Amino acid sequence: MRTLTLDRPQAMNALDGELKEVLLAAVRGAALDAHVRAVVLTGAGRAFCAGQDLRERADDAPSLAEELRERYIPLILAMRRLEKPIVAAVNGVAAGAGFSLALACDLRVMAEGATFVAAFGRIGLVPDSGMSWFLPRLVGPARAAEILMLSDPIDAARAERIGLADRVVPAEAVVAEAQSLAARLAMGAPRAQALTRRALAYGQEHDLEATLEFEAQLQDAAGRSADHAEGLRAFAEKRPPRFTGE
Ligand code: T3D
Repeated sequence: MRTLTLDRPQAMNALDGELKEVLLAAVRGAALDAHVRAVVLTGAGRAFCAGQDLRERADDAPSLAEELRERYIPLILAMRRLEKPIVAAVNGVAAGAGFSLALACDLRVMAEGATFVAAFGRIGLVPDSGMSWFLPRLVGPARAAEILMLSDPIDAARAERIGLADRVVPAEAVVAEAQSLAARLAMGAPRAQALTRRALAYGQEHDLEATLEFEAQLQDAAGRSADHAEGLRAFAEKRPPRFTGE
């Protein structure tokens, strides 16, 4: 398991060009490292991530569309295409694209005092970095509209109630809790975990019939893996399985 920490605490881990590059490289690094079976994403200091660094905009900055295409879209796609589970340890406020980053993870462990803030509308922008795809799928279209159009902070208790947080724990325990969840995920059969992620993504975009067929194809692949054979042996021998990813 690998923990990635957004590390600009002096700016509430706001995403400047360098941090976006470092994060993308770290996600790609985790993808390539066979020893990494799960990832935790968290922030240093009191924030998870305040979104785009609003002080970075220079007069010669590219258009916002270019910035999204060049930096944010590759980052969100790399996270979603990573064939390993990602757990967000939301240690503090997650605003704007920082909120999107948390939603791009599979699971969110949230500190009691942390908040989600859509933020985009407050500065006259629209949701980006996948927010308008992730949010309605998690909380439903009406709640998503309210969250995005009002930008009221969502505290941890409400986040848990509406399905944005999977666990809420005291601030001092948030990273450890996310790491222990990631460690449990890392013990699963890596190929099956990757295919499960793929199946969930596919199911969000296709009808039942297509999804049933896609599941059959994935199950065919999983059924031929050494890990499936190991799972059957472990079941018969009444012991925990030892999955290798083969
Ligand atoms: O390229 C593009 O622009 C397109 C992509 C857009 C994606 C986006 O993410 S757009 C949304 C950008 N983010 C925001 O609009 C959030 C702005 N920040 C806030 O709303 C609040 O700061 C927070 C809700 C995050 C936290 O509030 P609070 O009261 O806990 O802290 P604060 O006092 O507002 O902020 C503390 C410091 O962090 C402060 O600096 P100072 O005065 O102590 O020197 C503040 O300016 C700084 N800070 C907070 N957010 C950002 C930031 N600095 C730069 N960029 C930020 N996003």
